[in-house]
Amino acid sequence: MQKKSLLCTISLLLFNLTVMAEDGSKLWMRHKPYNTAKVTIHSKSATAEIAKKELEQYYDGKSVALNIDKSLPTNGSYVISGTQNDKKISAGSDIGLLYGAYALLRNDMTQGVNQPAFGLRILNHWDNLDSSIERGYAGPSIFWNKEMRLDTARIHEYARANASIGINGTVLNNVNASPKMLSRPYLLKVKQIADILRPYGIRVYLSVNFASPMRLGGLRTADPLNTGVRQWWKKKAKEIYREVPDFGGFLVKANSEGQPGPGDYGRSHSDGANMLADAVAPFGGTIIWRSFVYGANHKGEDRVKQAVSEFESCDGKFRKNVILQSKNGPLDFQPREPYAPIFDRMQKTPQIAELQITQEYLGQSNHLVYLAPMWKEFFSFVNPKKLIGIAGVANIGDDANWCGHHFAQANWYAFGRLAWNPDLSSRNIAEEWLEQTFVRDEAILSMMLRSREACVDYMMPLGLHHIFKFDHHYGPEPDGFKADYPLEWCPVYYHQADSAGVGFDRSTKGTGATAQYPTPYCTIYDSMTTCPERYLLWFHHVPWTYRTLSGRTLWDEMQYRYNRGVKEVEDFASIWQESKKLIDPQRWQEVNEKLSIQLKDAKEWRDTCLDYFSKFATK
Ligand code: GCW
Repeated sequence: MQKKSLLCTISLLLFNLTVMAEDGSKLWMRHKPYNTAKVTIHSKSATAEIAKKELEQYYDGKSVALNIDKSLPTNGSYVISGTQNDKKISAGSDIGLLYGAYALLRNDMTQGVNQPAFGLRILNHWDNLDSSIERGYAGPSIFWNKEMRLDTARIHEYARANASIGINGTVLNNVNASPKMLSRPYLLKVKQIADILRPYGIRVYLSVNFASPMRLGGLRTADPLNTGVRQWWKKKAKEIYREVPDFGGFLVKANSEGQPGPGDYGRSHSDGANMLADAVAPFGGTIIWRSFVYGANHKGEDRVKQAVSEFESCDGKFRKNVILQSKNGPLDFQPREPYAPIFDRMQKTPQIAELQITQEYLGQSNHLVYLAPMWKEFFSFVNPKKLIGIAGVANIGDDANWCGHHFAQANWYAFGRLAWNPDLSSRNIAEEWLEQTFVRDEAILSMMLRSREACVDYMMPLGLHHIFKFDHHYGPEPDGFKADYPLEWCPVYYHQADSAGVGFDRSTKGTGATAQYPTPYCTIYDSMTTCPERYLLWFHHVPWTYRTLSGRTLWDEMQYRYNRGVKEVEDFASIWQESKKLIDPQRWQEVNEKLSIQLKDAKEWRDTCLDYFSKFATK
């Protein structure tokens, strides 16, 4: 009897612990169930049903009326009105009602019509079919594994989280695409996923391998002007649309980093893109073609110039349903880059900006770096009105907490919020996110807001870039050089340190990359004295004794900034210590462990880089 009651107590204790365990799996969808609201709705769609269910369960009020209002746009816009106990959500479409429901649940009381700035708000998953994820740091893929098993409950949660922030598209596989993606068994999986995502307003896209007609279809060529090849893609498109009628289209990485493409047959990017565009056009599909190319046709040219060099001649030659997708900076997702000039140079081609949510070059899932300030910086140069969409390389994996670091969830969240409204401030988004996940606290908020600049300080002060270790891009390797590697992968190529100075001369006296920018930037960036210090070593080879704005020499300023970065992380660690009482033990502990890794890494960056550069600077 006694034994039995002890057992009972233990299991009760265990049960409580499990219930209380905070593993981050709920993301920002941690609403308390109220079950008080009576929700009325006159639409019977699956989407409207979800909106109704969410509000019935989680809205803290008496009644909500969901109304279709034909005078409102059908792009997801909505209006919230009424009082706490008697709310009304109006929208031009069912998805607008769902977005309105989620806004209400996060207590977003923006007045008037709330509408998305970009039509396309897409996640790009670099997920491979074997379940690994290129640059993924949060466990295996939630979509793909060798057993072809799909955790449908998790996909529902994924859909729900994305819909709550307005994401309306997702590319399910890596841009380094396996031809197998388009084979029958995988297309049936795509259908299964698309069926789950559809009611949440999310369309599915696939990355395709340009050589699929050969590698999957057994043809002898993938030449985009070959009739057999064109037929193959048309048939394939038809097959896909039979399974997924609202399929979004294809994302293509062609003639880049070893991927096949039209260039293999002497054809242009527009020849390649247009051939695919013709295949999906009858079904309303889109081709998203990436401009991330280097080394193929412009070998030897400064890598940051190559996208413009290669694509400018295609402007105006693409079909209407082709979109060009370019990374925010001209190199490769460094913690800070000037914006990519291709956004100004293509006048006739619709464009999407590709942002990287996964922190390939920003400490991966070990460093707390809140990315909204970086993306806002991009929008301060590239007018959102010039873009038709935003793509984010996802940081999502099968880890319990989805993103590997609890605070990395904030980057997924911020991406969605900025894709909806790039005018929101980094602060407001962080506040919103903290309120829904941890606690609204000024110190934690300030840690988030300072974290990106801290990362820049300890990894790449003053525009010094690509000092990362080969292949995995985690940690510093300033002496990195491999004779059998393309020069554009070697850190020594980027910092160009010698006894005269440090930095990459991209002025008109150097590679001339500054000339790709419109006025006033071409002039401002071209001169060492007018170039903003944040980009100084990006655009210039600067003498060690050069006086920076602080009055310090370049070498002293570099030391100052590396140290400042480390000090910031020390401060984050102490803020977190002081926040212990505000946070549940599991998440507190997990973040705490990550912060100590971040501190160790920040010191390693500082010490390795200063040690290396001192050899030149003190000569
Ligand atoms: O950032 C680089 C990455 C590659 C990636 C490539 C790209 C998917 O290191 O892993 O490949 O860019 O964007 O295509």
